[in-house]
Amino acid sequence: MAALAAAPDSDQTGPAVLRGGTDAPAVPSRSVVIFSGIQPTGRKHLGNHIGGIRQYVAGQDKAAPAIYCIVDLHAVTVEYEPVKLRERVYDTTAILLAAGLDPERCILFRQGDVHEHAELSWLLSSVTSVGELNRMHQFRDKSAQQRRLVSAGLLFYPVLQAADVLAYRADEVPVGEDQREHLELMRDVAERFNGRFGETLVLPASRIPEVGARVLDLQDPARKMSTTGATEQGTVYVLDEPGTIAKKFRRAVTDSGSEIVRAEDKPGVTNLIEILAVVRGVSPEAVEHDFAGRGYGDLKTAVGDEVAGWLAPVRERYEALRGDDSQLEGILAEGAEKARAIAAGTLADVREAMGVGPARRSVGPAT
Ligand code: AQP
Repeated sequence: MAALAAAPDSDQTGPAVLRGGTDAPAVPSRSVVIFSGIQPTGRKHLGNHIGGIRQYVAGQDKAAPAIYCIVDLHAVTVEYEPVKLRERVYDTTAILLAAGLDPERCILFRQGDVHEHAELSWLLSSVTSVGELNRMHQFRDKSAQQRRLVSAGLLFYPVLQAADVLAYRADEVPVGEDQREHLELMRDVAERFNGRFGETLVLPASRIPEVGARVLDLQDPARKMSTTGATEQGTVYVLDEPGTIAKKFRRAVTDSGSEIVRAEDKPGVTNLIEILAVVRGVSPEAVEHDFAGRGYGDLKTAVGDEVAGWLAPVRERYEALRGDDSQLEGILAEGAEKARAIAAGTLADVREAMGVGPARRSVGPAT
């Protein structure tokens, strides 16, 4: 498969604090812990791949451990079909593996298999303000899309997301731009918790790529490419056939003028330049330089062909992996065991700090 371009890290929402109780000596250093979650929507799109998945793959070489979770508990906060949910979890697992996640080098698991997330989320709700939850853009957008019921789970979504990350004392969370607000909220939650109950949780930093943080709908560049809110023709799926991908790019909406440069009033062209920069593993300036004096048609053809070539090996590997549910289940189960071992420790510390359950037995001299 084509090498996944490593985008420069751009965004740190602040330094992570080191773990340890208030009286504990500062921990001099530890390897970086990376965590991120992904929805089991099955049909992952180019935005998910560029903003999330390719960062997860790169994180495997950097973190110890890199932890990735398929968030089935988040998926139940909107209307869904239970039978399809299990299938979509396997689809998403196969896509992640096909894209380069290696269960030997990362922990890959299904959120619902690690019960600690749900309990931690409840405990963290005591330091989360309803006002903040109400202001989240995702809650506002998604609640407007619900026809029957706006679930309390949808409002609570960022608390569970905070629990996902804080359970592993993650330092870094690779995400796209759309998750910035949720990351800020979870830092507030962790900070409030530490302030009230003593240093227990690590404040995670978001890792938002400098280029490709917000891939736009090819048909409506005013909107981000997304699973629920974008146009079908403007959304490139990781599993689309090469011909379909090339066609979607050929039909991409561009802007007035003819110069191939990034500009605020040229969101369509800017989007294409950034996508091509990611695929080539070069800067957007290099793409602009390459296309100086050429037309939009050339750019669309090049991006379409190169994205198709970039994703083709992922699709081919997916086909090979997706047929074996029991293998996928085995990978998730093994990942859940490793994840639980970490999350259980954090949950025990949180319970202890909050006075929930019996106190830990103090270790003293035998009498
Ligand atoms: N357009 C995007 N550009 C860059 N990154 C993106 N991400 C999502 N959209 C873009 C990032 O992909 C990762 C996984 O996202 P998810 O688990 O939220 O998956 P999804 O539900 O399929 O994503 P959507 O399209 O964002 O869904 P809806 O339509 O529900 O809003 C995340 O890191 C995310 O930032």
